[in-house]
This record gives sequence, structure tokens and C-alpha cells, in this order.
Amino acid sequence: MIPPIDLTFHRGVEDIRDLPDSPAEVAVIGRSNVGKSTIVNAIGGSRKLARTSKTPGRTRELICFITPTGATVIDLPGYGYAKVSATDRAAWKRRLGRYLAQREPLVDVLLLIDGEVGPTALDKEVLAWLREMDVPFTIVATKHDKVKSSQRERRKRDLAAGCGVERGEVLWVSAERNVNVDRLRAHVAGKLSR
Ligand SMILES: Nc1nc2c(ncn2[C@@H]2O[C@H](COP(=O)(O)OP(=O)(O)OP(=O)(O)O)[C@@H](O)[C@H]2O)c(=O)[nH]1
Ligand SMILES: [Mg+2]
Repeated sequence: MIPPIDLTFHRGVEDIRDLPDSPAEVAVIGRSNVGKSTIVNAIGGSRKLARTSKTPGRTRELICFITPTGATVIDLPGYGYAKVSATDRAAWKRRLGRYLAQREPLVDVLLLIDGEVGPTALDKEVLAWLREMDVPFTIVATKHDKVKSSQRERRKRDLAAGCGVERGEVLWVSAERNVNVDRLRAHVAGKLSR
């Protein structure tokens, strides 16, 4: 078993200028309710690290977690929440664009795609954005446990195709059932130790 990454909550910030200096940073991005905070908890081996919720769209801050060496993991605000106003949506886009373009320590973005739902239009927009901006990213499909085993092969093929990547480039995880959490930890640990 790969041990959890030693993460502690640092702070939540509105402005990227308030993020700490860091030798390497991994950010977690994805639509509301996709399981970002749950993934941070799985990486860190504690259910209490990042707040998870049944009411999506609450977190507007960039939540920063830090390792003993000062490397950082960021839980970014979720997108695609229906009840968000157009103004808020525009503000989210501006802030995310700024973060991706300006955050120098950023070494990898984990783009979370709901395994049960597949990539939404907004997911594809974010993906196009990451590609355009040449930001390194890794696609993580969440909630593997929610996809019926009879449908998994097809779902894996469709999700990868929808994201325009090879099947092997998508890391399927279930935080709930501990599927591939080891692989995810190893992936993130590798990025943070650069
Ligand atoms: N079945 C299952 N449920 C999961 C899994 N991961 C997360 N969930 C559930 O999905 C819901 C949302 O999880 P969060 O981690 O709060 O999602 P989030 O992306 O941080 O959401 P926002 O912060 O609102 O953007 C919670 O009820 C979780 O328990 C999983 O692997 N399997
Ligand atoms: Mg969250």
C-alpha cells in the first residue's frame, strides 16, 4: 500500500497572490460534486482534511493544503453548478484563468470527470482551455463504484473518447471503495517531489 501524503490544511484564499510559495503544486479541478474534496482526503488519508458536501457550489475559495516540505495541493472551486449566476460564472472563469496562467509552481492539474456522468460540455471547455494554455494535466475519472460492472468497459472507452485521450491515460478511481487510490497517491507524490 502506498502511504497517504502528509497533507495539512493551510488556508483558503480568494486571490492567488495569497497562496504560499511552493516548490511544486498539484491542483484538483472539476465540476461541483465530482468528488474533488473527497479525492484530496483520499490522497491525504484523512476524511477530515477537506470538507465534502452534499450541497454543491459552496466553495468559492482556493483551498490550499501543504506538505512538510512546503509542496502544495489546491482544491479549486467547482464549476457547472446550475444555480450560479452568470456574473459568478464569469468571475470563476477569470479567476481560474488567472490561476492557470500565473501560478508558477503548478506542475499538474488533476481534471476530475464524473465516471457515472462522463465529460460535460463545461468539462470539455476546461479541457480545451488546459490544452490551449499548455498546462500539464491528468484526467481522473471518479466514482468508479457507481458504474455498473457490466457497463465499465464501454464507459471507460466513451469517457476517454469524450476527452480526446487514450483509455490508458484516464485514471479511474473510487475514493469510496478504495479503487486506484494507491496509484493516485503515487502519481501526486511523484509530481510534488519534483
Ligand atoms: N459513490 C461515491 N461517491 C463519492 C465518491 N467520491 C465522492 N463521492 C460523493 O460525492 C459527493 C460530492 O463529493 P465532494 O468531494 O464534496 O465533491 P466536490 O467536487 O468537492 O464538490 P464541490 O466542493 O461542491 O465542488 C459527496 O456526497 C461524496 O461522498 C466515490 O468515489 N464514490
Ligand atoms: Mg469540494
